[in-house]
Amino acid sequence: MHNEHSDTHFQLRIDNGEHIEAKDYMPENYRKHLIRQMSQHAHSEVIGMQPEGNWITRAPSLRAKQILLAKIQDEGGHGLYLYSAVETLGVSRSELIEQLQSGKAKYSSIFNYPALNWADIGAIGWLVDGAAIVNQVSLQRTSYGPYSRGMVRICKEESFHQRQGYEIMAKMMAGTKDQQAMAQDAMNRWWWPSLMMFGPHDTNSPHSSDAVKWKIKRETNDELRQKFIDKTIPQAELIGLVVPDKNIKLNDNTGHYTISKINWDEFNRVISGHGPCNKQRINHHIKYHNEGEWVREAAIAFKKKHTKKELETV
Ligand code: FAQ
Repeated sequence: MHNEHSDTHFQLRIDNGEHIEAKDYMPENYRKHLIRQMSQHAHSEVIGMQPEGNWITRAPSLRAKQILLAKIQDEGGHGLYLYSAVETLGVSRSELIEQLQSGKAKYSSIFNYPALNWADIGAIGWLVDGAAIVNQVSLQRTSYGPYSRGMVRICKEESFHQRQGYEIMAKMMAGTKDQQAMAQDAMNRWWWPSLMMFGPHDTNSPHSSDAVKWKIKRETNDELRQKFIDKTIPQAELIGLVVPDKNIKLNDNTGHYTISKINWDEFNRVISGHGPCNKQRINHHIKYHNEGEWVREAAIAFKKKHTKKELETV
């Protein structure tokens, strides 16, 4: 129900920095905006398990395998927190999965690139999780309570993920010439797609104005991207990696790095379904979702049985 008085009161609550909770009044467009963003975030966590999952069986040591397994399991957990948080907005899990599998809902562009070798696992942890943290630290202060609280927990785990990736890269850069070349090659392939994770420039971002007004976004796409760039370039230099951009320059006046133009044609191709792995990712999701049907059926049957028993003993 649209109600001008309620909308004014809602905006006042937002302006005062209050959290909006599931049963509170919210304008319909706020609810829709959250369902779109949060579900795409959840899908990203789950689809994001695929490029790394590919390397569990080929991790170079038992230690590396254990760490990678734990990290990927965390990502699955993040997806579950986020799906549960979206469900508080009145949409069912099966509806959300249907939107993902039919291509109606997006997931992060980054997961449509292949993980070709072990150095890519380092680059994903360092750059992809590194970009994810910058965005998610900011989202800890988002206006919707369940999303904000989910982010607090997710950020704790994400910072461990970033470190595991950086450790792999640092180890390879301290290794043989071949290992250094592998790490540099991974950096070259993952750098630009990581910058695209933050979304289009602010001037080209249709959802930003509402997102900022409603404090869903506390910082804009470009502000967050710049934070990531400023934080990551010194980390690359510290271990001897070269950022694949000849125009990188530190502006002494602002303290920020400037970079070359991002290839938005590539970004648009990837988010419209034509990246290197889009079809593979969705087909994989559909296959394993269907194969897992019996688990969901068993869980429902178990719940029904127990609910019946509980009712009988009352
Ligand atoms: N990929 O108007 P805006 C992770 C779409 S981290 C695909 O600027 P908005 C951790 C956008 O949806 C990754 N699509 O949109 C991990 C919209 O299309 P729509 C997930 C993108 O929402 C690590 C259109 O372009 N993190 O998973 C992308 O205000 C390792 C216009 O854009 C989050 O989702 C993109 N990169 O800003 C897991 C964070 N960028 O919906 C496993 C939460 C834009 O109208 C392994 N999300 N689009 O069809 C956000 O902060 C925002 O949604 C943005 C986009 C910043 C992603």
